[in-house]
Amino acid sequence: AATSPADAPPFYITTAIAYPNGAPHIGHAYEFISADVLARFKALDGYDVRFQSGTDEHGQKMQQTAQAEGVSTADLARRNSDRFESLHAALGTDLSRFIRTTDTDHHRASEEIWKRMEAAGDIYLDSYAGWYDVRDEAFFTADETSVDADGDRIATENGHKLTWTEEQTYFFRLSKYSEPLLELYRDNPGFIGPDSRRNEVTRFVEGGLNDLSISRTTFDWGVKVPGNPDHVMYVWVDALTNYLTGVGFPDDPATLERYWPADLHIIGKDIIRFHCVYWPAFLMSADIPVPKRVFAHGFLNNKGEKMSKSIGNVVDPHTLIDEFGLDPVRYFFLREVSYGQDGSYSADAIVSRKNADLANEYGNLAQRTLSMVGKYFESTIPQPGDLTADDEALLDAADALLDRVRAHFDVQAIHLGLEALWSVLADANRYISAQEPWKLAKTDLDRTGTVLYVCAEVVRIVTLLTQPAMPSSTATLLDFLAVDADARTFAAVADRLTPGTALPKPSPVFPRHEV
Ligand code: ME8
Repeated sequence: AATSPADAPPFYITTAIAYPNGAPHIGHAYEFISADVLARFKALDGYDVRFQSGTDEHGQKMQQTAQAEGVSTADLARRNSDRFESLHAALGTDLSRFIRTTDTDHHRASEEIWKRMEAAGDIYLDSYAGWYDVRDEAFFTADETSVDADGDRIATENGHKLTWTEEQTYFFRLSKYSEPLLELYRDNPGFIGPDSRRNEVTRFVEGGLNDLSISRTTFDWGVKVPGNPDHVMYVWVDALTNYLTGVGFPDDPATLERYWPADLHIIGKDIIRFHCVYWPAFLMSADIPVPKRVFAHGFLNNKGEKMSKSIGNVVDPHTLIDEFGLDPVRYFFLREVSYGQDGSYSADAIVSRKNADLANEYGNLAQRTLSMVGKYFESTIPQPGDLTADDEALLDAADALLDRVRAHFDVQAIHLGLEALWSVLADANRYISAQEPWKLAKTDLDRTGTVLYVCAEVVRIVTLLTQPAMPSSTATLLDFLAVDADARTFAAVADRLTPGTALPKPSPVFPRHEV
């Protein structure tokens, strides 16, 4: 993150922690990139950002996968967790902590939240008989299930095969929290984003909540229940608690006080219920403040088809990065998919964005401006003269961008933020075509200087605001504009380029994609 002075307001953002039962796929990469752009935006906008991701290593699915592969569960978890950590490095994600739920401090935090829920009278022992979905580590009541063509019992909402489970387990009094949850959604309309998801969750809670089975005895790969080591905690109890572990719960109250409640949990649409129903209920029970907002992104499909190992269309994110470059891949997903909705990707779509948006719209404007400054002004920022109405209109549009883009990012409309930036790049390209500085240079060098100054200013402002999406290309472009390292935060958007500043020799930052 950018430098974080102690007086900067804190901003704590998290991704879901992934199951390391296999290698990370594009859906995971998408979640990491999108959370990273939001984290970087806040850091550049003056916040002390704490950004966490990690792996969710417990649960029956992990144990079953390890058995099937003939390795120990701990080895499976470590091997795949490392792959998630390397993916973060490859994506350039700027994490404060990569948490693993097998970390010692995480066990401590999970035991503590359990004890607090127990002390509140919200945990009791009873016997559970019902349907369990090992793939999603979720319980279903009979009326949430159906029978498929093969005669197997499946969860109606996701089609996963279910296992009949009968054991003595601890229960959490979720039923007690229906009213408090509905009140939370009513009083804090921003608690769930996008808006459409709030109605879905509200309807679910209004339908009534059953108490939740929160321990298992049929396997032992998990956090042991305090006082009863025959039970391990239901994986979601410990998984959700990772968000607290990472900010010092319970042993570092100063850090906890600074960063909790979390400002934003970024998750996928399939785990909304866990984050918007179970998690706030656990926290209310433990008397810990609830997060400020949970935002659910959509699912990514490969050319419109669900990614699955059996279809054979699971793409390794590293392959995409090698083929198209990191910044184009980041830009593509952020711009192409309406954040909060499902999206699709294909090599053709990536190439098309890379060439149209990056090489043509952005790269050409930057390269033409910089090379004419080189050619006609000995590589120094020209002195602008009097501004025409066209010059002012374009500069005004660029100056208005920070507020516009921030308003979109405040509600995680990342794609709209980028769209706003690109609309000003389009304005600037129309402007440079209309002004024709390459012709003006033959007759009126002063006016040429003004036009190029205006273009360079637009490139500077758009580039400052594009840093969260494409950290590395924008850093190079800001170097070519000789923008000081300490003039790259959003506070510097209101500055202006200084005439007479010498510029280094530029090279194209956004080359076309050559097949
Ligand atoms: O759910 N497109 O782990 P997970 C977009 N351990 N996002 C996708 C996706 C796709 N095709 N597939 C998965 C878990 N995701 C739990 C989370 S949090 C306390 C515990 C998203 O590895 C998914 O929605 O199955 C989730 O946000 C994240 O990837 C991890 O999924």
